Amino acid sequence: MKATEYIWMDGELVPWADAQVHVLTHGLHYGTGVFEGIRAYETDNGAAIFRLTDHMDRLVRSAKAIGIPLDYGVDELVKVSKEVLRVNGLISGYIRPIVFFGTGAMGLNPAGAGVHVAIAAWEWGAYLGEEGLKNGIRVAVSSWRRIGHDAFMPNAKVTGGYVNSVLAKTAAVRAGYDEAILLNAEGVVAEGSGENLFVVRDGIVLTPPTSAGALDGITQDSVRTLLVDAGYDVREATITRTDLYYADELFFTGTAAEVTPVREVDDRAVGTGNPGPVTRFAQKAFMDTVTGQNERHADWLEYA
Ligand code: PPE
Repeated sequence: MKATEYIWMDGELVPWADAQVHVLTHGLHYGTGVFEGIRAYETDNGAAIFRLTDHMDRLVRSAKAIGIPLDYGVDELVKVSKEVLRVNGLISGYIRPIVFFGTGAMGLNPAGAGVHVAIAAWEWGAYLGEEGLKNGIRVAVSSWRRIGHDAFMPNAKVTGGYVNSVLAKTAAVRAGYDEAILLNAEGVVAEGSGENLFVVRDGIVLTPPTSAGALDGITQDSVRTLLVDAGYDVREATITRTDLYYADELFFTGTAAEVTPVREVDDRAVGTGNPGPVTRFAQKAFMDTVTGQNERHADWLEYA
């Protein structure tokens, strides 16, 4: 990754290399942190951060879910994120806020461990490769199941929970695929390792609900809205592994992944093997919106 100049940490901008933590940080030992991923795009009116307030709302919700007291409110976090982009001279990029328990307490009870908040930003290109964005990626259903509501919170962006995603992602890459799809404990589709999933069949667009183990993705919500605006029938639904094989089109959505077509699942071509019309429409509508070319959702853009 390409370093930028400053990272905001606990109330001040510090040089990138100085944004360090102690090895006895609670969040490092037990995964007691929450984070976000946000993208900023270049527009005619400067850098626009996509749904920044919605991302910070989710950060605050995630912190609440695992009981991290947060001294900063959404408005302050929004303000700081814009500042981090500006001081680093970024006109587009990826913003990573993180909140975690620090030092002062060992053992599972974090009482006494301070809370740290940091916001970094850097340039980040196509998450699943330029080629993948253009022609689609190859995915495999993982042997790892998505963490469930019975033992964890798939719908909170908790650092510790991402070990589940890392296991699925690395196994998929080792086996020669680009990305993994995770089923939940009931054997139905939850999402990708770091993306939500959409399935198109017979003109109907389906996506798994949070109850299936998906994150309530902000890109998922945006793409769903853009498709509905255009008259598509979009539904939250239970999706089985067979539904993946019978799909006319499959695509992932995520802040990092944007709208990435899936051209193969478990070595079976998806539809024709090329990104289909709904996928292409979703990709274009999303990119137009984030770059300020969709008046209808101008309120999703927050200028740095
Ligand atoms: N599911 C998961 C598990 C997930 O991590 C993400 C975002 C999504 C769905 C899509 O959510 P949204 O960004 O609100 O549309 N994954 C972030 C982290 C990626 C990473 O490798 O780190 C991201 O896309 O920023």
